[in-house]
Amino acid sequence: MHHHTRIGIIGAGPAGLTLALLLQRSGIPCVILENRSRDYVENRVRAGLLEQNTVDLLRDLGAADRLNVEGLEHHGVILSFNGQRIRVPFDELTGGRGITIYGQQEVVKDLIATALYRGIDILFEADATLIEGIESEQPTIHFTQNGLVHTLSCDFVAGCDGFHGLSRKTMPPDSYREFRHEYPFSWLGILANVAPSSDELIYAYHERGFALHSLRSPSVSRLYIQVDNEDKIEDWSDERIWEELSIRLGAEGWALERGPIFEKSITPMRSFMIDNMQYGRLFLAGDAAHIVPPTGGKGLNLAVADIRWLAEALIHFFETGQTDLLEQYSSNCLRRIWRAQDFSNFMTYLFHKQAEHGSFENLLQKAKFDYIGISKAQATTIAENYVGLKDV
Ligand code: FAS
Ligand code: PHB
Repeated sequence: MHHHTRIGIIGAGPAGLTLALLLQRSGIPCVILENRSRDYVENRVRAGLLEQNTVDLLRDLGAADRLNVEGLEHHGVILSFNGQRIRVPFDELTGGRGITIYGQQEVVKDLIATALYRGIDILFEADATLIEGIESEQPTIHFTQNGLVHTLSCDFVAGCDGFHGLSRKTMPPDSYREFRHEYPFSWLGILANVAPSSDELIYAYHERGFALHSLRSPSVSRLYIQVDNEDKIEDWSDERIWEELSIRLGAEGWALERGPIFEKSITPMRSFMIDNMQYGRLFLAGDAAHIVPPTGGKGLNLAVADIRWLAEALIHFFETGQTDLLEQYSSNCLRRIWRAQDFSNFMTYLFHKQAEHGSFENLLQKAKFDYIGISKAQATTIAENYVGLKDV
């Protein structure tokens, strides 16, 4: 069966859904193809940190009613080094910008509900298998759904299909350079039914390895520990996880509350990006074009930042016929992506164990940490990157 629309969007993640809402608000028809079920994407546990820009955009889109009630606004973050803690305040260092903790799956639920309510076509369990004609003015996406083969012709294709998606693979290999950096460790993340032991996030370096205390709600905690790349979930019992978290996050006069773990996953740490995010009528956004280690809490926020540029460029094209903003799309996105790569890399190397305790490299980590506590300039650098720069 053949379908037609203006913008064919592959992927109902934060990137695809936000783009659809921005386009629909400007009267530009689009269709989202999502190869998973609605239930699957709405329950896929991932990120949880929303930058100020992301929260502002969700509010501007009218998709933040639940976020405004259930989101946990933070005005500071705690950094720890072998039990010594520094708090980095956001208000005085960033002019009142902050972060909000709100699970990515909740963002996706809110975006899907808003999109469907506004009549946006989201085809679930629709698997894009081929994108043709990206050098023409009428590219076509081939997809399967319910065992049937379909085509979707459109004016533009938005590749919002994540790191393993089809879109980047559709770009001619010589149309971009790839940058890859694999970190020699992974994160084991848990969700537990226990009240958070801290009102703010705690990023901790410890000689046994990194740990992060995050939150999800007054009764659910989100926590992570650094594990080896070869580790498997079955290597980590609940008891062992809680023991390591308690040691690594430990500080004088503070104790980590424990509770039943109901979600466990291991995520490899890597940086990936390409230096061109478009080819003809195909535009990539989000994880389809870049991956950052989650230490900076940037993945989801970068996806939304790309979309702000892409939506502006597409709306400008349909309103004026001019292609200038479309031509500038990649360079506009890459400024923020490189900034996020650098900050995520800085936070990753500062807080993860990579060198022997007491070695030159390890003492350099300690010196970097100590500097944050004595320099307003360095604390401001961390604060403004962490809450997200308003403009890059
Ligand atoms: P997404 O991957 O979210 O969405 C792409 C969508 O496209 C998916 O729904 C997929 O099913 C669909 N798709 C793929 N191929 C398709 C095809 N052929 N046809 C149709 N649909 C197709 N970021 C953080 O900031 N903090 C974190 O703690 C964090 N943890 C993470 C943990 C894991 C396990 C992973 C994988 C990522 C994590 N991230 C984290 C990064 C994550 O949040 C991403 O940055 C974010 O999901 C990016 O959003 P999208 O670009 O929309 O891609
Ligand atoms: C999360 O709450 O999932 C989270 C928070 C901060 C990060 C990464 C993940 O840097």
